[in-house]
Amino acid sequence: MAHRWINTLSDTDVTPEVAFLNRRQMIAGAAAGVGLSLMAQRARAETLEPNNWDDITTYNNYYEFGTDKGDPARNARTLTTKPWSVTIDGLVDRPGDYAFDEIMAKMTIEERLYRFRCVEAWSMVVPWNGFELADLLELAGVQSGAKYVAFETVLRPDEMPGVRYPVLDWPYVEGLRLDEALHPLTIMATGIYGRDIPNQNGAPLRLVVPWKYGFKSIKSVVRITLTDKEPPTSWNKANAGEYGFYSNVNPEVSHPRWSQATERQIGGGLFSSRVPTLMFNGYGDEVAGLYAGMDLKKNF
Ligand SMILES: Nc1nc2c(c(=O)[nH]1)N[C@H]1C(S)=C(S)[C@@H](COP(=O)(O)O)O[C@H]1N2
Ligand SMILES: [Mo]
Repeated sequence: MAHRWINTLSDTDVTPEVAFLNRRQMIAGAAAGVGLSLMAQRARAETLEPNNWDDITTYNNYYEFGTDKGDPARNARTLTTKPWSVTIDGLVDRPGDYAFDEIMAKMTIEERLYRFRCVEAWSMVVPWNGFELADLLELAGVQSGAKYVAFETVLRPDEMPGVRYPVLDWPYVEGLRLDEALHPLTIMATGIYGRDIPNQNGAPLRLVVPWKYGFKSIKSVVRITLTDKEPPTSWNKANAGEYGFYSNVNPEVSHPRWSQATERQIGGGLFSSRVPTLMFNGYGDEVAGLYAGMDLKKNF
């Protein structure tokens, strides 16, 4: 199945892999780098060497492995990702368990095509490998009554030390409206920087919705359910005042405890400066129409 969208970001826009791998140092460097010349910052960036893939994909969120940003990289290696299957159920013609290998055989995997901006306080351009969620949903056959798509992450207390703590109501769940889910920018990612996705980033497949904040991108998905009702989402359940269902990137709507008007770019020597965050993370031309007539201050 051919992809239905043409990227305007090229490989030169991609955050250097070394900066992606060393997010922690880059963020620390950004704080320390104020006052350093651009040249000095670049030199600093270039001396950050990728060491070992396992111990350097650091500084991210996967609460099932702990709430410290270094925990996923430390703990996620225990996650068994083979074999893997995704249950697709609810309002579909062909409900069932879809083996990961069977999905991969049927989908057109685009290598590094999806060079997406991602933002949540700091931002990067990450090249994902993956396929359109719409193509996977087509395998299962979406019925006419379906209006929403619910997603669920694997829950394995034996492999996930963080789920002993009730920081979220496990398993992690997320949801999209059906038209958002069918949009060609909504992908299931299986790789990053041209190789398999590491466990801490959501192996073996995770959602990526580039015009929404990072937490919508649910990791290690094992269930996809088509429903006629708005599904619950983990962060909304945890704090409805701070996290709504839509979670579209919107510089005009502040999080109750901080502004969301600017972001810090990782890599490229510019990492000490803050830049304005764009409406829908810059994907407005593609997705603004999905929200025509809606009050996005209410539907945040
Ligand atoms: N299952 C699960 N998915 C998750 C999370 C999580 O804790 N558990 N964290 C979310 C948050 S808060 C963010 S910012 C992104 C981070 O994705 P990254 O590690 O690829 O940057 O994953 C999201 N998906
Ligand atoms: Mo996040």
